Formats: sequence, structure tokens, C-alpha cells
Amino acid sequence: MNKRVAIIGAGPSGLAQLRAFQSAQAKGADIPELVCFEKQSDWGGMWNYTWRTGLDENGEPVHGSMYRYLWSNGPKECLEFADYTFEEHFGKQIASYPPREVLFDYIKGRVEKADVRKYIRFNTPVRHITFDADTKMFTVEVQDHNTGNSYSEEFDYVVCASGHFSTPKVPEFPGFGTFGGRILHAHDFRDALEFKDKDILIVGASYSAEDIGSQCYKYGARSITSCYRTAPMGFKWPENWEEKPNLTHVDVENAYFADGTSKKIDAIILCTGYLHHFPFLDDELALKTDNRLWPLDLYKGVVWEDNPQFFYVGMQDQWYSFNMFDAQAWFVRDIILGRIPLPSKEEMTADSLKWREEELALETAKEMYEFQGAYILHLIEQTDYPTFDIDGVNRTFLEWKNHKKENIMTFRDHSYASLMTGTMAPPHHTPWLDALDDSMEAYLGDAETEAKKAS
Ligand code: FAD
Ligand code: NA7
Repeated sequence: MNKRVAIIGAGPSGLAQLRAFQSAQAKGADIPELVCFEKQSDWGGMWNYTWRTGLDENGEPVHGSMYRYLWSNGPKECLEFADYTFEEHFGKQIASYPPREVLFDYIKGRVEKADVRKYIRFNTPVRHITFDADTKMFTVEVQDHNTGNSYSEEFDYVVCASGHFSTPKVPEFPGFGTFGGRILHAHDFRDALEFKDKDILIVGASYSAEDIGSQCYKYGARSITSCYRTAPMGFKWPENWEEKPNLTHVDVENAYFADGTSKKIDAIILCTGYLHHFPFLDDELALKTDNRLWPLDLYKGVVWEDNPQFFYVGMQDQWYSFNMFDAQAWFVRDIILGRIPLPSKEEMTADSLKWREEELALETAKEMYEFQGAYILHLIEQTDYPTFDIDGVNRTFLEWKNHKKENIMTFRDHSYASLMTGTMAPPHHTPWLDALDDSMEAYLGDAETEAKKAS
């Protein structure tokens, strides 16, 4: 096939795209030439942990928002690849909430097996992309930090898989300029031990707020105060964790809240979400959306309706993650391979608006992951991605929600059955709250060895 495809980013979404093409090739298909540009020195995207904050070794904005001691915030059974199970990778079933290093290893295992690293150009950020309406080709300008040189190449298709949890959304509250402690965004949070014995304020009420607050509790913060703009998280917090309505202002050492109360604090962590940010794209190609289940302008959640040679993978808010990226990548692949025809722009937009209408009617978390599950099923029914038990995943999400409601500090001690193999996950050897070592070795080790090491 005499075509070229550029993939931006070698995180789970970009890697799904590479694996999708490789799997077609393994079945005898003629595939286009693939070039994946990755600005970091290794693959894995968010899961490739970095201690750095601010700018990286090349002066690029640090992509990573992950922190030490991060354990999966949902059951691994909900993100399992349908074509590469945890049992295949680890040679056995493992507990349900792996720490970051374990999931990183799992992500790498599949793409090492598929031998797709050869397509990736590391240390190579994409700087600018233009489209020539006459030649119908994209020019992709990149900088190669290995050589210090910039260059451009032409492509027939571009898949943007650059992630959207990397550029922080940073609000300012009155008094921030003169607050006496540290103010940081979740993007720059790295080690909860920094906040041991401190009184911390968390702004926000979603995943980062819940998890960073829990980390700080686990690693010895004196108190946690979190505040919400729209609705409280509403879990049963430990006694040194208080949830308040939104912050109004701060002075040198106190935070003041909308209910008239105040609290002395040492540091402020803004868990206020992220921006979809594409500095390398002109307006006519750049997705503009907040973090939601159905961004507009993307047919089937992936095709840029204004230019169907341009695709996005992984741009939705995520209940489902790795296996949703797979469903999308297989679908994009089959459009590029000419196996899935595209309708007119008007029909694509009308189709997207129908999904958006459904999205707007969603009220409960259960309805939201069912919506995303239905979307995934819709995609995989049109490709050869192995189908899997989406209803079962939805049921697992529901159990997870209930376990969180029961006890936010113990939900990670529960186990679920794989929806791919049916095998029940064993319980982890140590309750999450007591498991301070998040290394892969400790996680996959046994209770006796870990207890010996701790004593
Ligand atoms: P990313 O993982 O962000 O990868 C994007 C890649 O694109 C990166 O490697 C980046 O370097 C590269 N890139 C960006 N710009 C350029 C450029 N201009 N040129 C070249 N390369 C570029 N999901 C879960 O399923 N479970 C969890 O427990 C979970 N926890 C999370 C915790 C945190 C703190 C965060 C931030 C996210 C978490 N997620 C979790 C969601 C996570 O984002 C996804 O699992 C997944 O990493 C998304 O994959 P992606 O490839 O779309 O994006
Ligand atoms: P989310 O899920 O986008 O949530 C952002 C939160 O920040 C949400 O509660 C917002 O409140 C809140 N927010 C945003 N702006 C403000 C201001 N100005 N004031 C107060 N509160 C604000 O981002 P997360 O970082 O939690 O999660 C993103 C991913 O990272 C996720 O996939 C995880 O796996 C890890 P709102 O509800 O909109 O009022």
C-alpha cells in the first residue's frame, strides 16, 4: 500500500493504532507506511512515569501527570485488552488494582510482542501540521532532539493520539499571589510524602481530587480539606478529611469557603482538570472540547469531520480506557484500509449530533459507562477486534462504584473476574492502605516476603 500514516504520540492510544495495523498485517493485509512521532524518550504515554515537572530535558513541557504510588483507579478487568490478557502477560491472574509500574509493564508487553517499536521516532515532538487541499497531503514538521534538527515529511493520513490529561487547567483564586505555602496543580504532584504532617487543601471533586487526597492521607498528611464547585464527591472520608463548598479566597495561611468557614492550610493542590491542547494544530484541524464523553466534530468519536484524513484517538473522557482506544484504533485502521466507507460530511455530523443528544440525557454514572460501553461495542462490531463482554464490564464498573461508596479507602482491596478469560482475580496480599511499596516486585510478590521486608 503506497500510503503514509503519521501517528502523534506513543501512549496507549498511539500504541493501539500501531498494534491495529500490525494485527492486520499479521493476517496478510497490505498496510501503509507508519511513522509514530513521540516527544518523550520512551513509550507508554502517561504510564511512563517521570519525576520531572515543568520542562523536560529538551525544554519541552513535561507530558507526565502521574505520580508515585499511583494504583489503578478502576478495576483492571475494565481496561483489559481483548487481544492480550493479563494472564497472557503475567502467566497468571493478578489482583484487580495494579500500581502504575505493573500496568506500564502490561502495556509494553503487548507492543513488544507485536514488534512495533521500530515505527516510533522518540525524542521527536510534532511542531506543526498543515494540509494541502490540492495535493490532499499533510506536511508534518517535527523537531528531532536526537540530532537537534527539524524536518518535515508528507503523509496521507494523520492520527492524533497526543492525550488530553497533560496541560493543566489552572484557575486563580483571590489571595493566591500572597499565600505563604506551595500552590501546585495535580499535573505537578509527584510524591505524597512531601505533604506528610501537613494540612492540605484540594480544589476539585473528581478523580484527581479523590486519588491525590487519598494518597496524602495514606502517606501521613495531617489533614485534608477538599472543596467542590458543583457537587461534593460525597464519600465517607476518614476523620481528618473534610469536604467543603468551593474556595472563595485565601490569605497567607488560611483558606475561606463559600459556606463562611475557613481552615489553616500549608499547601494547595489544584485538582481542577486538564485542557485539550494541540499547539501543533491550526484551527481547522484542532479539536475544541471540554472533558466529556461525546466531543463534537468527531464522527464515531474519531474522524475529524472537516477533513476525514485526520483522526483523533482517545479524546473522550474515560470510564473505559485501553480497550476503548483499541476499538477506536481498529476502526480508524479500517477506514484507512478502505474497509469502512465514510458517508458525506452532513451525514457524519448528523450521526455525531445523535450521540451528543444521548450524551446530554445521561444522568447517572451507570448510564455514562453504559453509553461508553455501547459506543465501544458499536465500533468493534464493525472490525475484527475481538468482541468482549461489555455488559460484564458495565457490571464490574457498577460493583466498583458500590465498593467506593462503601469505603473509599478499601475499594482497592476487592477482586473481580476477567471479562476476557472468566478467571477470578486473587485478593492482593496486603490491603491498599498498608501497601506503601508500589513497585511491581512488591505487588507481584507474596505476603510472607513483603511482611519480612517491612519488618
Ligand atoms: P497519553 O497517555 O497522555 O499519551 C500521549 C502521548 O503523546 C505521550 O507519550 C506524549 O508524550 C505524546 N505527545 C504529546 N504531544 C506530542 C507531540 N506534540 N509530539 C509527539 N508526541 C506527543 N486511565 C486508566 O485507565 N486507569 C487509571 O488508573 C488512570 N489513572 C490516571 C491517572 C492520572 C494522574 C492521569 C493523568 C490519567 C490517568 N488515566 C488512567 C488516564 C490515562 O490518560 C489513560 O490511561 C491513557 O494514558 C491515555 O492514553 P493516550 O495515549 O490517549 O494519552
Ligand atoms: P476532571 O475529571 O476533568 O475534573 C476536574 C475537577 O475540577 C472537577 O471536579 C471540576 O469541577 C473541578 N474544577 C474545574 N475548574 C474549577 C474551578 N475553577 N474551581 C473549582 N473546581 C474546579 O479532572 P481530573 O484531573 O480529576 O481527572 C482527569 C483524569 O486524571 C482522569 O481520567 C483520572 O483517571 C486522572 P466541576 O465538577 O466541573 O464543577
